[in-house]
Amino acid sequence: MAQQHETSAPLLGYGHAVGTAPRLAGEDTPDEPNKGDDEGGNATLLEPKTRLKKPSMYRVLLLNDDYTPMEFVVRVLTTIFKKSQAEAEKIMLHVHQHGVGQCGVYTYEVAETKVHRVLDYARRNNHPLQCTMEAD
Ligand code: TYC
Repeated sequence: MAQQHETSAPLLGYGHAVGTAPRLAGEDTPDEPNKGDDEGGNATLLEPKTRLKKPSMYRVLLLNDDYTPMEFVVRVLTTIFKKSQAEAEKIMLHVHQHGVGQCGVYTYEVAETKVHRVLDYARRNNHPLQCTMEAD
């Protein structure tokens, strides 16, 4: 879970800033033609334009085991993953029958926190339930 991911750029709204392009007054941009043109030809330095990149997404997976009660797994899915009772039962049965199933897709930090919450909750209740994350 201590996977390397991008941390160098500040988070702005959504996504990571991946580059800036300082513009001079009067320069055209594709999306804002003539914005910032002072029409006097003075080379005023404008604020750099922040470019945002979609964040990498990670799916959180639940693994089957022979001991964790079905009811406990459903509670994990309704409380930690905010699933409806019906959706939680469906996911739990999928994991029970196929060995693994998806609880949701999140940004790195959110996925990591959910995995930790599941493992902590299971451990505190003496269940062997396992949960992991992988790049989407
Ligand atoms: N296989 C478990 C049982 O029969 C139920 C279970 C479902 C456990 C999903 C873990 O992720 C899981 N009690």
